[in-house]
Amino acid sequence: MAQDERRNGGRNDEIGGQDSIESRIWGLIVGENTNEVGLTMSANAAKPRVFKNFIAGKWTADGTKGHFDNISPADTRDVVGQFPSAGSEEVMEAVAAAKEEYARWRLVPAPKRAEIIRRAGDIMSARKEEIAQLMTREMGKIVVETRGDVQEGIDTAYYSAGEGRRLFGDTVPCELPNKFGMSVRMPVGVCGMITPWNFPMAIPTWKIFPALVCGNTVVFKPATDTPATAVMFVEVLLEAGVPEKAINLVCGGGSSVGNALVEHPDVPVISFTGSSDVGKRIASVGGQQLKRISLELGGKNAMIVMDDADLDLALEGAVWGAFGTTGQRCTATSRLIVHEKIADKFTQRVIDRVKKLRVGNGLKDGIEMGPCVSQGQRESVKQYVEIGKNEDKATLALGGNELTSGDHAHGWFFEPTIFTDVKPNMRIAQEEIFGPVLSVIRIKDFDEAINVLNGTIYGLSSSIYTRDVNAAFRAIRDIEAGITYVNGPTIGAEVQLPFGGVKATGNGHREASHTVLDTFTEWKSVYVDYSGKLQRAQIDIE
Ligand code: UN1
Repeated sequence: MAQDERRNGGRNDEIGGQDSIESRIWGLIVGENTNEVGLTMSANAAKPRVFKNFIAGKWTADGTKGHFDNISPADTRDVVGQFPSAGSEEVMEAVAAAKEEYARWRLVPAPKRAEIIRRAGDIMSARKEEIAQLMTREMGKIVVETRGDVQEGIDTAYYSAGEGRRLFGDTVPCELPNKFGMSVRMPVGVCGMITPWNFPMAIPTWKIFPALVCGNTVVFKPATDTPATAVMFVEVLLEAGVPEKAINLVCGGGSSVGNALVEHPDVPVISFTGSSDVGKRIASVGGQQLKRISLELGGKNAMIVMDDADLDLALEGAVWGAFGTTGQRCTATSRLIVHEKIADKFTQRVIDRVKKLRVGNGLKDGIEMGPCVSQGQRESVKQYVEIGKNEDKATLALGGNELTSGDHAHGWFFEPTIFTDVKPNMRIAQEEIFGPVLSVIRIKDFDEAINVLNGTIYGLSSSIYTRDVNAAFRAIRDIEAGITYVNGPTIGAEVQLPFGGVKATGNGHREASHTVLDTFTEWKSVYVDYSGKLQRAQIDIE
């Protein structure tokens, strides 16, 4: 099984980790140079910093599969660091350690476990800027957004910590006298977390914080494009007091580390965020062992703009939803479904606004959109643009090219791109592109808008702009998606509500909110009979 933990294409070879002191020093360097670090370091590019994995309580620079360089997508001369690449041997070691620690950690009272997670949130707050700068450097999104990514992790820490004093079960009356009934949540064991590069802090925290609060232990395999942020996260956890063997960081490729985790009999839970194709393979391999597999997969999210909408608001929403994070969110607004009465004028306003977006190195002030995460990702975007250009009657209204000169000469930049006259069944309107490409589709009324929105295999996020409250509620009822926004773009989920989707976006699990607890706990029903005699349920009922 060849796994790619990312959503589409791109570099996916090896990963690594780093020593805490080293990182702290490096953190200071990053802090001092703020907006320049990526560029400055690129010029030197002398000897890349060595990062490490964290396995069975030890930082280790060796990888049984060798090493690889993590390179900034905004400036390929900037080597973020060298990372060891692990294989199945390291996974075996990590799982054994996590299993051993599980026997202890599951017995620590949940409020105590939660205190540690709360402290992790405090430490992340203190290191927010340092982490954000590093994240921008290693995966490209602008620093305003990487701050948001860290903030989402902090929010998740505090939300999960609160669960340590809840983890609600039920108490219910029993049908027999002197008998007590209740349900309690039990931890499951070692959880394998396979995470993507587009939210290198937020998504690992969605999985790891609640898993730990529930009493599980973790083997964490981050995306090969964002191992440095993962190292920082593990440092935070250790500093907060998570036991050393409860968190293992095993960086490496999907086909080695990911496969070994999914196949390991001592890992009963796999939580994966990435492409639908990989998700299906994980579900089928893990399913053979009846594992719990939580999948958060692709999307082809749409925003509907009705003719009665506040068009100024819809304009801002469309631009942010489509081109924020360079369109590399699973929630990105990839289709703009516009009422024909306002379509020409509104679409032109979107094009005029997007034309002005400043594309560049996300560490620099004033930049609004960063590069694609990797050469492979940019290549995939380019191919979709070619597909769009060849599709019958779609019009390339803006962009469509790689940016390769001046400030863009050394990164994987791509122009913000808009196709108009797109028909709902075209490939660019059906397949997840995961890049800065927006397809505009015209519709004649509300019903057609909903049909078009629902007409893909995916069902993650969705949005409608309208001033008609009836239309808004009908949309909430009829849209097939895990998330629906009214008068907001398709991106911007908050951690206290469930995150996930229907149809090919997942397999029914949800992250965030209290709903994530269903992934990381098993229900146990408990009956206490204090009658002092045998009472037979359903029989001794007189
Ligand atoms: C993702 O794109 O994989 O709702 C996660 C949002 C973010 C999370 C996105 N809070 O856009």
